[in-house]
Amino acid sequence: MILIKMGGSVISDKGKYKKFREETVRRIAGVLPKKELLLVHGGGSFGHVLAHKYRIREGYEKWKILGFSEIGRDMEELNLKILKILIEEKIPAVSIPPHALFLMGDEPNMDIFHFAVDLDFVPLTFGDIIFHRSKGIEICSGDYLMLHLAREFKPEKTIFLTDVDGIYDKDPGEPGAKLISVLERNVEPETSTKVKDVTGGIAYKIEIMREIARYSKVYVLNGFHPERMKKVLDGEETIGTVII
Ligand code: IP8
Repeated sequence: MILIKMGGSVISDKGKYKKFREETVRRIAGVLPKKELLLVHGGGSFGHVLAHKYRIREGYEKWKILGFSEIGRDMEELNLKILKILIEEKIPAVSIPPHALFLMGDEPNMDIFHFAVDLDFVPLTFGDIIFHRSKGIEICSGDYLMLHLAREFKPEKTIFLTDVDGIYDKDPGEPGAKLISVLERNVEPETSTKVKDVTGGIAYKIEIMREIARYSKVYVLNGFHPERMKKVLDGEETIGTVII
């Protein structure tokens, strides 16, 4: 089993509300396996712009409800764009929207994922709006789903596609930043903790990745170079970070 997250900054331009990167997604889809695959995608500018504006992570307030619906609509729109491309590439993907699958605060129900995979489908889930047992409303990040899928399926490889070459020792935008090719799960990395996303930014992501590395070999790769992912899938060396 292979578990892949297409990060929001790869599939969309995070600076422009709802700017989809169709060609990039098509190139990624072109190198994906057609079965034994679990797919997750992030929100990018389809999710984070409005999630921030409506302060969804702070929980329910009456004035937010239309905003919550709008984010749900935008995420389904993004998901449908990706789903169409996957199917055009002959990948039998089936969309599994988290907000209709479980309540945050409960354990996500994995039965549907198992059922789909056993029938050779490729489940496609995503960071989403979600109802929360105590807060009322919340954002469910794609990374949270990655963790639960990794725990459940213990994939041979887990791949995070991002807009940079991997994990760096400091913010990759800063001069002198070095790519960390191998990160040991038990070693606290020296890296940037700048928070950009409503769901926690790179620090939270690295924490999740290190946790996933208990169950799977984790790779952080540049999604704009899908040939690198192809190499990882083929068991070859490439540019990126592996967490062991
Ligand atoms: O980009 C967040 O998912 P992520 C989804 O995986 C929304 O953190 C709706 C902001």
